[in-house]
Amino acid sequence: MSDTLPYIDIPALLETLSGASRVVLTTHVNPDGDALGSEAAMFTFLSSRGVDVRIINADPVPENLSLLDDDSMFETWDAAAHRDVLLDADVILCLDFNQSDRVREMEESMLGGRGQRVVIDHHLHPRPFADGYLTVTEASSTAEIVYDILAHAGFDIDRHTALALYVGIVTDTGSFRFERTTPRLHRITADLLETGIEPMSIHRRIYDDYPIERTMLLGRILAGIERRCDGRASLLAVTREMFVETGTTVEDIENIVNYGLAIRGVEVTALLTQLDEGWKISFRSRGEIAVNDIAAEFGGGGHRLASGARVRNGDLGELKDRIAERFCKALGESR
Ligand SMILES: [Mn+2]
Repeated sequence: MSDTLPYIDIPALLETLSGASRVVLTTHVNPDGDALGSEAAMFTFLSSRGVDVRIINADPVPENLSLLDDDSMFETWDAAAHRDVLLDADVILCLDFNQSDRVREMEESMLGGRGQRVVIDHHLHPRPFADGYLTVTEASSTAEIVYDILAHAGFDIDRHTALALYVGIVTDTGSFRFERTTPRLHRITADLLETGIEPMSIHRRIYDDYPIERTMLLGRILAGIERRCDGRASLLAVTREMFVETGTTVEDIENIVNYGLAIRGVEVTALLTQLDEGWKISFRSRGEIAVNDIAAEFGGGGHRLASGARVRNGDLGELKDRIAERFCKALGESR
């Protein structure tokens, strides 16, 4: 790491936690399987040590991840009920994000608390807002880091915790096919499976149990796919109108960006999603093009092969052209 943030290791994190009696766990908006699975596992671990632990998130648990919420452990931000909890926490653990604005309306209370803020995350380029950063950019997922924390602490991983970590790993690796799917990760997964969790039923609940509306939305998005840069790039877009007409929400676009890469010859893709405040852009690369660099030019960031950005309202066609232009340039340089 070339910057000067206060990076910490697992023993230092456990040391910090050992002195804490009230801990809050939080994660980014639109939480995914890794965000929620990491929280659920840390929740169980800290609870077992007698810590008063709460999970408070800006957004609720999406329906396809409700299998993580059997104990109703997740609370959705309500300023009146939660501000004091954040302000009084000894430690706030920031899981799976590294910029304070990723918790949106919770940001002020998270930053104003008297306790320590500690980031546990695997994304690149953390911003300064926390007192400690357990950042492992080589990790497949935050859940993989949480596994290491629990293993280091000698925690006996039960079936419930294993399920949470497994969901985090499966969702962040695209079911073991993305970069950072290592032999070590499969060994960790084997350890989780030893507890008796069932991959088939978990996968079915996360990926094969969508309401029909999502499939209708998928059809609309795929019908509008565009190939650019001599077929080496593709663009997908979903407008507010498409959400309204199919009765879907932004929650329903999870993973759809990957369809843009599942085309022969395509090396890089982007999915543009229209939100109230502008466009959310998700970038994916097959390997050669570093899309975190491209995302950075649009004010975002992320991983080399998966990144994102948000831009203020603008014309869709114009935005597509800007992205395609950038893609073609990168592809020209990679030849
Ligand atoms: Mn993650």
